[in-house]
Amino acid sequence: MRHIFFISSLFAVFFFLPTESNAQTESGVAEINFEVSGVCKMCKKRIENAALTKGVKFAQWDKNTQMIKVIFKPSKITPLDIHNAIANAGYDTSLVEAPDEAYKELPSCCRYKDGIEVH
Ligand SMILES: [Cu+2]
Repeated sequence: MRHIFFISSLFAVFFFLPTESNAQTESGVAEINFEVSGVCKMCKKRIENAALTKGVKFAQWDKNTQMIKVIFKPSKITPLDIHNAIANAGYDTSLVEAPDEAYKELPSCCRYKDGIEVH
């Protein structure tokens, strides 16, 4: 009985990990959450499409929290590759800044570095 309580408290810890964490979800698959700057629905599409590269199973970005959730296969792709893919689409991540050329490709309503607010 005592060890059942111990195991269930381990699960509780697992479920309440902070958002910026690397949690192993199912075998061979991992989840990461990190910040990506963007302002609108079009940004969301571009950010998620950029994140959905080979080895990525799921990507969902929230414009209000500026956070993306990515589920990927660590055997196929690294978190840094995912950050780079998003940055190359013109969006700063918590690890990688978007190259100027990529940022300039964004429509003017999506230029989040120019003081445009989320809409
Ligand atoms: Cu946009």
